This record gives sequence, C-alpha cells and structure tokens, in this order.
Amino acid sequence: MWQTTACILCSINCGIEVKLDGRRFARVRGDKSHPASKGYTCEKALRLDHYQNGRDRLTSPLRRRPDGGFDEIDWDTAIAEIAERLGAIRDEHGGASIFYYGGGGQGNHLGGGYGRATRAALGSVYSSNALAQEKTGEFWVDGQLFGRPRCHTTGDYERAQVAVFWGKNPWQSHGFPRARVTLKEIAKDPERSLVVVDPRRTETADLADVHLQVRPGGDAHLLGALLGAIVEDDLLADEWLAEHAVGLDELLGHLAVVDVAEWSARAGVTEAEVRSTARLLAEAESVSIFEDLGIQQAPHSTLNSYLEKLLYLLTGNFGRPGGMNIHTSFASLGGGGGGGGRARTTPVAGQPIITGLVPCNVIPDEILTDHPDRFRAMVVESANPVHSLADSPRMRDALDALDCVVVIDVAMTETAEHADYVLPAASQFEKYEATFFTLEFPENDIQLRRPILDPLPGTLTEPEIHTRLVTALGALDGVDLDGLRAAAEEGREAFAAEFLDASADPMVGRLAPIVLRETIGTTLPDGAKDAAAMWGLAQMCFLSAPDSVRAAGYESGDELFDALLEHPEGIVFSRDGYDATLDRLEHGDDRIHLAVESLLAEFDELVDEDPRETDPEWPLILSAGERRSGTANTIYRDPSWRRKATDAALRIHPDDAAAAGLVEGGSARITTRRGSAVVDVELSDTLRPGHVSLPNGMGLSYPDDDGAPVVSGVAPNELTSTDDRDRHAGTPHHKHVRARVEAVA
Ligand SMILES: Nc1nc2c(c(=O)[nH]1)N[C@H]1C(S)=C(S)[C@@H](COP(=O)(O)OP(=O)(O)OC[C@H]3O[C@@H](n4cnc5c(=O)[nH]c(N)nc54)[C@H](O)[C@@H]3O)O[C@H]1N2
Ligand SMILES: Nc1nc2c(c(=O)[nH]1)N[C@H]1C(S)=C(S)[C@@H](COP(=O)(O)OP(=O)(O)OC[C@H]3O[C@@H](n4cnc5c(=O)[nH]c(N)nc54)[C@H](O)[C@@H]3O)O[C@H]1N2
Ligand code: SF4
Ligand SMILES: [Mo]
Repeated sequence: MWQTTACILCSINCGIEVKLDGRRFARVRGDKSHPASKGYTCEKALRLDHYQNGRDRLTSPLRRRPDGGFDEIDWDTAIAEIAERLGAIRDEHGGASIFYYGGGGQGNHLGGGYGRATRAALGSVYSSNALAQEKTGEFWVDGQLFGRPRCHTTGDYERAQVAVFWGKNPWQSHGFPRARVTLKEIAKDPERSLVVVDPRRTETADLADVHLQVRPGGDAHLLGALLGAIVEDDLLADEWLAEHAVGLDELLGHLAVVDVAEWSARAGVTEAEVRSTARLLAEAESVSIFEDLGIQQAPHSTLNSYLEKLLYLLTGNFGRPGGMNIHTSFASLGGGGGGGGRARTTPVAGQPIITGLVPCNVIPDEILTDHPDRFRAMVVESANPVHSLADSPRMRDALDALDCVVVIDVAMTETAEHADYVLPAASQFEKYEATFFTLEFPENDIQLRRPILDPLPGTLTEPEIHTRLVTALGALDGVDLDGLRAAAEEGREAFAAEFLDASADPMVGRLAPIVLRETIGTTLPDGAKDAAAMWGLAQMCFLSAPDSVRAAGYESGDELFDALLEHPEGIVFSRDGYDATLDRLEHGDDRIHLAVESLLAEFDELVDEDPRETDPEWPLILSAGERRSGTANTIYRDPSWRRKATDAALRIHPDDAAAAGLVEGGSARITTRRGSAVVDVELSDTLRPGHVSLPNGMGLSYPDDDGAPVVSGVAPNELTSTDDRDRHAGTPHHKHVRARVEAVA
C-alpha cells in the first residue's frame, strides 16, 4: 500500500508516497495529488530510508556521565531531572538565562510549536534558529521597505518572463516548487530568459541565457552597477514609482556615485553585460528574482538584499503576474520569547534581534563570558548547531560552558555529543508533522502529514515530550483543562468560546499548543492528538487573511483545520489576486519606502572598496558550504546515501590546482584563519580562478558495520569564524572565507 507523506530534505517538501516493507522504505515516488509538487521529486527523496532507518537513531533518553560518556535512563527520570535542573536555573538566574535553539529543520515545524510552551513554562526569553544565519538580513530589509518583516516576498517563476537567480543554484537547492521543470521550460522558451549571477558556472548557469560570473564578494558592486545603469539609461518605472513609492530622490542621490564601467570591472564582469542585463530587466513584461546564500552569506549581506530588492522595485516588478509578491503565511517561523518577553537586543553583546531571532554568530559571545546576564542553559531541538553554525570548536566550548544542555533529536549528532541530556524523538514519518515554509503566491499550500509508522520503541513525539516537561514544571497546574475538555466534547463552537475565555489568562495563551492537545486534541479522529496545535494555527491563519483563505474555499478556521485532517496530501489554504501585494504594505502611507538610511550609508562606502584586492597570505576565497546533489544539510547522516565520491570534495580551478601542485582525486590541506583540514580534490573549470568550494553537510560521524564512528568529508564550520559577519544582521560570510591550499602526500 502506498502511504501519503512528504520529503523532508528541503523547504519545498514535495509530496511523496512511500511503500513500506516492515519498517523499511521499499519504494518512494512523487505524489501527483500534492497541490504544489504535483508528482515532482528530485533524486534525493528516493533515499529517505537513510533518514528513517539510520543506524544512529536514538532509542533511549541519555544522561551524561562525568567521564563524558552517556547512560541510558528511562523517560520519567529524564523528564523529572531536566525539569528540576532547568527549573533551578530559572529560579536562580531567571528564565532569560535559558536559551532555546532550533524548533524544526527542513521538514518539521509542528514539534517546535509545542516547544513554545516549554519556553513559556521556563520563562525563556531568547531563541534562535538557522534563519538567523541566512535570512534575517532579508527580513529586516522587507520591514524597512514594506513596513514589517512579515511582508516577505516570493517570485512567480512559472510566469516570469525573466527569472533571475542571484547567489542561488535552484537546480540543486530548489527553493520553489518543481524547480527543474520550470528552469527547463524557461530555458527552452525563446520569449523568456534565465539570468544567473554566480561566480561558479552552476548547473543552473548552464541553462541560462545570461550568466554574470561575478567575482566572489563583488555582488554589492554589481548590484550597484545595474542600478546605476537603470538610472543612467533612463529605464526607471517612473510612473509606477510615483504612485507606489516614496524616497526615490534620496535613493537616486546615492546611486549617483556609481561609475558603471568601474563598478562592473570591480565586480568581474563587463560594462556591456551590465548595461544589456539592466535593459533586459527593465523592458521585460515581468521579472522575478531569487536571492539566496551566495549573497546572504557573503560580504554586505543585508546591503545585498536591499539592492536586490531595489532592482525589481525600480523596474516596477512588484505586485503583478510574473513579478515579486507578498505571500500569506500559515504560521510564523520567527522566534521570540516563549515567556512573553520581547527583547530587542541580546543580553551580553547587545546585538539587534530580528524577527525574534538572536543572530547565530553571537551565540558563543552570549555564553563564553562572566557577564551576569549570560546564557546558562540551552535547549536544542531539531538542529545541529555545533555542525551548522560558524566556528564549530568555539560552539563546542560554548556548550561545554553551560550549566545544562538538553538536545531533542532523532540521531546522535555533533551537538548531542555535548549535551547533558539527549531525548530521542520519533522520526518525521512516525508522527503528525507539518512545515511552515508556506511561501507561495498566488496559491499557497500547507500539508498536515499523518504518521506512516509507529514511533520507534523508546522514542516519543515532540508534542508528548513538551507536554511531559511542561507538566513536570508545574505550569499546567492552574489551567482548567477539565472545563475545556467538557467544552470540546460539546463541539467546536462551544470549545472555541471556552478557549477564548480561558485565553484571558496570558499563560494559557503561551501554553496554547499543549492546552489544545490535552483538550480538543483528545476529541480528534485517528489519534490525531499531536495535530491539535494546528487547530489554533488554522484559526489565526484565517483571521490574518480571511479573504485569501475564503478564496481557497474555507469559510472559517475550523473548516480549514478539518480540510487539513481530511487531506493528508496537502491543501491550498489561500488564494490571492495580484493586487493583494500592494494591499499588504504595512507602512502608514501604504507606500514602499525606498530609502533605507543605514544601508545607503554602507552603500556610499563601496566607492572606496575594491573586491579585486587580494591578501597574498590567503590567496583563495573558499565558498564553505555548497549545495550539491549529494548534500542534504545534516538530515542524512549515513554517507552511503551519496552516489558520487566527489560530492564531498574541494572543487578548485585547474590553474589554481596546478599552481599548488594538486591533482584530480588527490588530497590537499586547506587552511583558513580559523582552522585547517585535509580534503579530496576535484578539478573544475566551472569556478573562477581564485575561488574554491566545499559542500555543506559533510564531516558527520556515523557508525560503521561494527559500530565504530567514522567521519567522512570535512565539516565546513571547522574552518569558519564567528567574527566574519554582517554588520547589520550578524549573518556569517560562509561564502567568503579567505584560505590557502597545499598538496599533501
Ligand atoms: N541538495 C541540497 N539542496 C538544499 C540543501 C542541501 O543541503 N542540499 N539545503 C537547503 C537549504 S537549508 C538552503 S538555505 C538552500 C540554499 O540554496 P542555495 O543558496 O542555492 O545554496 P548554495 O549552493 O549554498 O549557494 C548558492 C550559490 O551561491 C554561489 N556563490 C558563492 N559565492 C558567491 C558570491 O560571492 N556571489 C554570488 N552571487 N554567488 C556566490 C555558489 O557558487 C552557489 O552556486 O538550499 C536548500 N536545498
Ligand atoms: N559553513 C556553512 N554552514 C552552514 C551552511 C553553509 O552553507 N555553510 N548552511 C546553513 C544553513 S542555510 C542551514 S539551514 C543550516 C542547517 O543546519 P541546522 O539548522 O542545524 O539543521 P539540519 O542540518 O537540517 O539538522 C536538523 C537536525 O534535525 C534532526 N531531526 C530530523 N528529524 C527530526 C525530528 O523529527 N525531530 C527532531 N527533534 N530532530 C530531527 C536531524 O537529525 C538534525 O540533527 O546549516 C547552516 N550551516
Ligand atoms: S529534496 Fe526538496 S526538491 Fe528534492 S524531493 Fe525533497 S523536498 Fe522535493
Ligand atoms: Mo538554510
């Protein structure tokens, strides 16, 4: 029998069907009934058994011994001890000293929703997740331009006449539904154009009509040159801007410093390429632009996001078919205090907090100090920060300095190795799950997946884990669960009224996911108790965009929730017209505010900056963490899922290899200011000379047939530093790590 679920390896979450053989995934295929992916998958989904049945799945709670090893303990002991230790830290130092990290990866955000209740019970204030090492700069810019960070935009690639991928390789990394199908369609249509801006001739660049092979770190100048050319060559969407934007004159004053020829040269492309691309963008019927890690994890990250957005705004490609639009969201992906507090800056370093998320690069600074307000404990859920955040050695030191670290994961990870308690979670195929990567427009979709397997013995679902923690912390003691349960038995309407009443107590609001689970959850069909939080989210989703949800066919939050339960393959939950985008602007004057002063000040500095300057001691720029066919963050830990040995190798241009005496298939030592590693070598003329790349997600420890741990490939963050970061958002410069290589025997 084919069972309906989704791929959990990237934000697209293609619908899939799985045929089981016992607990093994015998076959996997795309689900044609999924509203967005419509049967599409990439090759990675077919190997999901490596996740589900990994040899390093955890099956018992673990407690650290003084000698560094772990003892298996039972669940009751684990929950009681964790509640006691975290409760004591809260009582002595305040809940703000307990930091929460994670809450979901590429496929699972429902569990993290319940984690909010645990944060509330602990009075925790600060939290973060991976978005604060890639997307917070972009969110901040959205807030400045459009009024609020939640005014997040998305491209309309299926309809765009010109699709631009800037520091983004969707052939490998996806980022929008059915990416390869759409890319091929654009490539073969003579009326449409594909533009790629990437220092490497990527798989996407191979399909492109225009490939601007920018110098690594040259993007701010290239963006500036394009904007300068748009102004000089009289390509502005004047009328549209007059109607919908303010601040144009101030912006043009700054753009006047651009010397198009000079800035093009600094960026490593020709002036002719820049002028013709500017014209292509300005004269197109519609343009969509996808910016991603290539500029978000590179110098001028937040400035890059700003300039990229100006490119589509100054050409009027906003709020129209094929252009950029502001989408609905089923639920928020941001952070913030479970305890109800909303801090604006971090307690020790004073770094700005964007969308509730502490910048990942300052986390060690908030721990490795004797400041009285330092973080003293950490709960990590569905994330592997020792591996995924900058400077792994420093992250390990930080975890070791904390009074208590709790990790909730399915596998023994690099982070779990440094925990005081490790709690084994049921896998994403063993429980109700959903992701809140609901980023599509004009139709936006959401899927509530059902379990296709029972939890592996010894594991619990996150909703159950958090319910036990919150109960042990005594946070539910004052809540009238019986009254709510009785109302739930009467029906949804009675329950909604009773729940609204109960929410007058702010603590009930903060504990809502668990209160719902223990009340309305017990009335749901098919044991769907863990899905109860979706009821609350469906209500809020309806309230936040009632017209869009109605247009998708649902007259209330309850109808939306019931549809989720009835359609495990996913539903379209909102449908918009293109005028919705301009209606969603949140500035009081309903206009786009084009001039962002702090970023324009940074822009002015570009006049004196030249990305051609190199450092003789560090002649190479390392892109530390490239998406390849054989990478999937750290979700697949078993290296045997990869098909090609070179998936883990250092890519280097043949000229650089020759200069260093490196050969194809040989070994090299790569050294950065922070660390050094031995890597396999793959020669590739897809890179510019001077640019080398390593894949993301490598260097994981995985047991061999005899259970002995084997590390394969290089963990990129052994080579990165927390100091290399954006001045506004604190995002790391992982795509721009100065390095050198030498041959090893
Ligand atoms: N196969 C696979 N797919 C994935 C993932 C995975 O692990 N594996 N991870 C998922 C996640 S979490 C994310 S965030 C996305 C990320 O998706 P992408 O952002 O597409 O991923 P990357 O390959 O890291 O970086 C994109 C491109 O940036 C280019 N680049 C490097 N330096 C520069 C520069 O200075 N300027 C410019 N313009 N470009 C530069 C690189 O050559 C690369 O082609 O992928 C998602 N999809
Ligand atoms: N140098 C460098 N570093 C990078 C990047 C880079 O390009 N270069 N990319 C960055 C990016 S964009 C991202 S998004 C991050 C990703 O890094 P992280 O945010 O750390 O996330 P993942 O690697 O996806 O790991 C998710 C974790 O969830 C666990 N897990 C899986 N299923 C479940 C479940 O059902 N329950 C629980 N509790 N746990 C589960 C997995 O075992 C794994 O440990 O890495 C970042 N790090
Ligand atoms: S990795 Fe992403 S694109 Fe590939 S099948 Fe999974 S969800 Fe779809
Ligand atoms: Mo990411």
